[in-house]
Amino acid sequence: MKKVLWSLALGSLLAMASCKESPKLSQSGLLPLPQEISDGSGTYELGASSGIKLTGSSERLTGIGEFLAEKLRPATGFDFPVSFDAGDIELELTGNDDSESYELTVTADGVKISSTGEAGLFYGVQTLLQILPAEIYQANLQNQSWMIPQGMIKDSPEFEYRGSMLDVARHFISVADVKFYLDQMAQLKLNYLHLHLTDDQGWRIEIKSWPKLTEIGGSTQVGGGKGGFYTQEDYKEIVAYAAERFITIVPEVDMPGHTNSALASYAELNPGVNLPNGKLDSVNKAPLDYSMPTRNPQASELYTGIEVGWSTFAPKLELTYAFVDSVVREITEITPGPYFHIGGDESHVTEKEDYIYFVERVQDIVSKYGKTSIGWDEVATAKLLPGNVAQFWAKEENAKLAKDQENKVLMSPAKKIYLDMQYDSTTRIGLHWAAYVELDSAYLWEPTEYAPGISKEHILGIEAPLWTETVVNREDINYLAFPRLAAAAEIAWTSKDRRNWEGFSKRLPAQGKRWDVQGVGFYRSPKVTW
Ligand code: TNX
Repeated sequence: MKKVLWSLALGSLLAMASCKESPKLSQSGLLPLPQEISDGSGTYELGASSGIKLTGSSERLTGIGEFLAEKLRPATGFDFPVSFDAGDIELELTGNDDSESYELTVTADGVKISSTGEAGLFYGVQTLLQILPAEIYQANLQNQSWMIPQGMIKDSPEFEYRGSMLDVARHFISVADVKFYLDQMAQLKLNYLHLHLTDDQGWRIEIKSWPKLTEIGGSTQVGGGKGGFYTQEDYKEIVAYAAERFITIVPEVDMPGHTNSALASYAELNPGVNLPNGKLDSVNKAPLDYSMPTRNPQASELYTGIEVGWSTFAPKLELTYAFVDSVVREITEITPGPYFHIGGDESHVTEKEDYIYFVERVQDIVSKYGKTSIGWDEVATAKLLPGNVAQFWAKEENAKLAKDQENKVLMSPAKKIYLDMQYDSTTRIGLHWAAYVELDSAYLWEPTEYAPGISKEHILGIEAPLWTETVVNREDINYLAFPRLAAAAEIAWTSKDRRNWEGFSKRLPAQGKRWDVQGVGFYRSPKVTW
């Protein structure tokens, strides 16, 4: 009798304990925070008989189902068949638009994600993975149960452009490392990856009609390492991998400044007044008469330092535009997304009027190939074509120039969102010319109030750039990008009234666990109780 009583007591104690620990949807550490979460009571458990049921029809529906199944199989060891017949996880497509909104419901009978668009369905899938135990991200079998809290989530993004940038020019980043980064971006519901493909130190994309760009211009990097480049096949592989994750690649060829790698590859692109170290001769620079018959251009030397603002294409030279045309043509041919980034920053040795002439001609070339130009904020000093975008990084007056021309602004204020800024003075890598950017600082800013006169309707979205002067490998990328990329993602996705530091910092430890499981060595900011 005593024994029975004891086991009853123990049983109810255990029940209480497990009840207390029964996870709540609102406490799953969702990042970015959804627009609406309502908790239910109880959980739903995935099991060996779980499957994915597709409802609706579209080209990519099966692909999204398979994507989810592939994420669920390794850690659970369950089969997760994907079919149009049955399954306790239903992916329901109710339309065929490009909506990124979704609804996710978990009941005692299973899970249902529904959206009018494929992208929305995909983001619902990402949310489902986040409300499962973090071990779901393990690549091998985990011996545990797979409980999901009951309740409902309604979600949609604040900004249509939610991006990050990798500078693959200062240090080359391998295809595998770019893919790893894309996986992390997708989990945070980011949808644009901007690749900074060229700079003084390296040319990283094969251009078949100008092969020396990569043969010579791709052969080194900051610090003098061996560099590298993407063949067009590699680039297509990145584009396709990104597209499977609803991420659009934005290629950048930075010009007319930041062009030494091209100038080192082809002598004829040089104005003919340069010094052997690649710097412009300040005596000869003044009249810049590139058409002079005596023009005798020399290829500049490869450059492995980190100074900026000293190189330039020759804007008065017709060959420059034939060159740009080929480059834009070859890259846009393998870029399905709508944007081509023309750089345009820090052209300190280009005459102002030449700079404007250059930007306007290059915009026309990009437009001829059916793409919309994005440029760093300086491009707004030129006349922008309708629909083109200025990426604000430093100068508020440039953002205003863009707005006054009715062009949209992409927000990347260096003081807040540059992932290469050190967290503090002890951070082992990174720069600090803009600021030290601790995690709270990276989170606590409001894009619609940051630059005077630039409000919601002028903003295309948010982008977090990672410049790589001090970044050599995946470990370095992870250390600088995380957790700050999560802050950027939340600012881009979650509406202003839902965002606060308190909530963000409390949700981060759950995300930290997900990163740990995936081998993302993130920075354990002292501002968070991990
Ligand atoms: C400024 S931001 C640059 C880059 C550097 C970066 C380092 C911008 C458009 N230009 O060339 O890599 O600072 O933080």
